[in-house]
Amino acid sequence: KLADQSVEEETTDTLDNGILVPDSESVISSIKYHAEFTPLFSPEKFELPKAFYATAESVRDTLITNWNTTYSYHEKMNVKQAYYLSMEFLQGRALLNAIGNLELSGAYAEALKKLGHDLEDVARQEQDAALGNGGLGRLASCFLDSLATLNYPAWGYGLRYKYGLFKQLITKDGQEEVAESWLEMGNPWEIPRKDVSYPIKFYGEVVTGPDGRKKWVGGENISAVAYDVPIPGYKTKTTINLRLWSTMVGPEYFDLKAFNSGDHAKAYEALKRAEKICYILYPGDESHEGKTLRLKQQYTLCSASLQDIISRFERRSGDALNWNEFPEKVAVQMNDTHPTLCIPELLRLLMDVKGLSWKEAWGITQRTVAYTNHTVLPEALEKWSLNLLQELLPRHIEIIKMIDTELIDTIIDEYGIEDLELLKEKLNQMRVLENVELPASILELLVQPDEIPTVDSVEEEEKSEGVTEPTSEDDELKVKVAKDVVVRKKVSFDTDPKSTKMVRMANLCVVGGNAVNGVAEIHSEIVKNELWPEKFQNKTNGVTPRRWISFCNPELSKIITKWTGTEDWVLNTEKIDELRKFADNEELQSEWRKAKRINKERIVSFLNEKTGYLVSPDAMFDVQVKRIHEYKRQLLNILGIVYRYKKMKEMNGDERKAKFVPRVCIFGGKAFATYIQAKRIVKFITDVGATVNNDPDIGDLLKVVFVPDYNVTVAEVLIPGSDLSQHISTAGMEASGTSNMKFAMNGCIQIGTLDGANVEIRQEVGEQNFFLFGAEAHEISGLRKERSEGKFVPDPRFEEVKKYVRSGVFGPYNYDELMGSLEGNEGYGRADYFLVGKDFPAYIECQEKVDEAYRDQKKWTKMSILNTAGSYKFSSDRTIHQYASDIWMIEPLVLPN
Ligand code: GPQ
Repeated sequence: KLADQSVEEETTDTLDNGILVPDSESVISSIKYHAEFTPLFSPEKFELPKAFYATAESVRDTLITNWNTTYSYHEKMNVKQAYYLSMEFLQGRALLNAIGNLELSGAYAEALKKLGHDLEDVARQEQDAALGNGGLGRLASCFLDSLATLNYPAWGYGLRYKYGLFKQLITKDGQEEVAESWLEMGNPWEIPRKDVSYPIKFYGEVVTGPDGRKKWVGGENISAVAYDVPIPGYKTKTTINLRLWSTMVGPEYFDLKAFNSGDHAKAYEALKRAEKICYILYPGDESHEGKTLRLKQQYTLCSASLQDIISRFERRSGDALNWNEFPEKVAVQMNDTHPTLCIPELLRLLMDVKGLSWKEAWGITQRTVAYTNHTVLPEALEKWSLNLLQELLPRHIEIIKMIDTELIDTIIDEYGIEDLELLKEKLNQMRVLENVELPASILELLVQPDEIPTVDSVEEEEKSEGVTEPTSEDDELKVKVAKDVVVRKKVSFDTDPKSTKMVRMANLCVVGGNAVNGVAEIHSEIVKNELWPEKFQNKTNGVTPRRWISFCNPELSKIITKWTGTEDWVLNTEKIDELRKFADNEELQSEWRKAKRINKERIVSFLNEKTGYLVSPDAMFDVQVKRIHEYKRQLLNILGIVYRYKKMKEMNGDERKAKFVPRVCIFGGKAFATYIQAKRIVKFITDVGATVNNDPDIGDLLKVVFVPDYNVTVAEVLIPGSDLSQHISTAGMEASGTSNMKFAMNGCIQIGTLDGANVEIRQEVGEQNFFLFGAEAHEISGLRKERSEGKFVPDPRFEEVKKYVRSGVFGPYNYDELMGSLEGNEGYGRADYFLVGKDFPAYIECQEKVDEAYRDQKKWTKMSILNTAGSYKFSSDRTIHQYASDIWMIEPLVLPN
């Protein structure tokens, strides 16, 4: 008999907010229905992978119902909506999050039990959706959760990469990358919308139509097709949308003739070229091909999303269509500079397709888009070569030049032409185009009337140069040429014909957007720009307390609920602050330690399964998990460990035990595939682990474990069970950090520098509950200068540790280059640019304080409680409210019951 697919009919419970909650019986029939009709598996068995897909599909039914209701209500109310455009969304697993937000965890756990399965085991079948690299992508995902939870009319737009972030294997050579084909089994969370697709063009040329409008014609034409991922809010029916674009061409592009004549590769060429755009997240972009592909990806995201947004605006406006109202209905947030092409693309669509004037279109664009900056690392600030853009997007480059000209005008207005040196400096800093001569119209402006040549002065000059034959008959032209020479001499803008002309995306965002924000207070201060002080804002990052406390740490959640007296803290995180009152309470302390212990035991079995190492839960768990990058200074951490190990080896067993607290040092994180130095660091860490972990002198006093393939799911295991976490970037370099927030929420104490959000975390949790060390941001440039002048005197302990590494204790790998990079030897690059040597002594001394504090478990537990209590500010709900009211100007819209 066909299982009953109607969930709602058997509903037995209704929550306050009008949400219908199915009981376990109706959940069972829904799961059975999907198990029977899922096309993925053979019918006879109900084993784990199938149980997962059937369960997910059953949850999806509810999500679709809520998605549809939300969508039609937004459509009907026609309120202003925010669109978060991001090349990355790091969603992680969805099942437990969805049923948690829908308050269906109980019903699903019970139903699966009756069907012979455990919900946790079923959930573990799911692959992470890893359409992101790290913090930036995960932030986008936390924002979606908050937007839905807070009932904001908002969508995310991204790309549906076929292969997300690579899977990291750790071999004897270090990191190895393998493609992760997460869509292989089908993705139960997506709804393909074959009826929502938009044309995307590359290359081609710009012509002027009979109506005077510019037209972009010819070129390579593909389609972007929508795949929708429903994003449920917590305890609300609001289910917003993450629309991901996939690229393709129609069947007419399959070259049947070529195929039949045996040229199979040619037959597929156009198909592959289109599909390739969405193959992988962040293609290596050192080659021209790689760059072109990345740019195609960015343009696809911008163009498809804007066409979609515009068509929604037109539909919702109906007969009352008024383009000036576009910014009253639409806010577009660009997540870093990756979607900067939104600016010229919106202009193009408004001018060339909708027929608006430049002035109207520019005004609308500037009122619509806003930009978030996530880094000040110069190498991460995106620039595209003008030639590449010119070739791929010829119309956009025309528009970008118009923007640049307009910007130059603004800069001249602001700084005047009296002080040409100052003007030059400002133009060089702020212009969108780099290494591009000023437009002639502007150059003329820079010449004083008495400097303008006349026919006479030109002829005089010609004579003095011995020119007898007049160069031109045309006086006017002669003067023009001469004037140009004068101006160019005067304002020589040092364009270097050998270096490439570039388009600076951040500068484009700053001119084109109505707001620019950094992601933590210290970072936003660094980002500020004097031309438009009113545009610059701070929006300190946040993380969703649903995924990052409630669902990943049920043990701690129970305690928070008990001691704050309510479950409200999941939505109103400031309630967590109540814990502060009880920080010394012995009963709370003992419950707190028990919860941590359970979470640590989870880590123990997890590490054992993933690495074969068996560590003791009695040790302090000291964790650094994040992308591997020199500025994040995993190298400082591991050198600190090496130093500790060396000291241990110099002592006898009793001394060792008396001096050191047992530690398990856990690392995790991926290195970008072509980032050689980062890969060396991975290799180094695993080598140290192999030596230390097998040293019988050391035993449980020190273990060093590199967890392979760090991702959202791994973070959900590691964060709740950590005692200490490390956020030790060179000050001024980490824009914010977000795992620091997650660790604090989970009662983990931090060792860190005054960088990014660390500064605010320390403020909130209290200075005495944070292990601070290291140089501060304002000192860094001076310290680098000192280094480069050879004035830096390294601490002997730093010299000692490098020497020890070089002595070969950790195996045959040649560490010369790694250690050399800390010394600035010729050929090893940047003379300890990240100041590992400078901060090393302060770091190891601070680590001694950590040991001391950990010995006093009562004190440590109090610090831990105060970290959780003080972390409430770092909920992404707070961040999203701030974006909504300061940048997007949108209001929550609660669905009627
Ligand atoms: N971040 Cl520019 C990324 O994860 N990827 C990027 O390409 C850039 C920044 C991070 C940044 O390093 C962290 O400090 C932030 O916390 C995070 O973005 C979110 O703002």
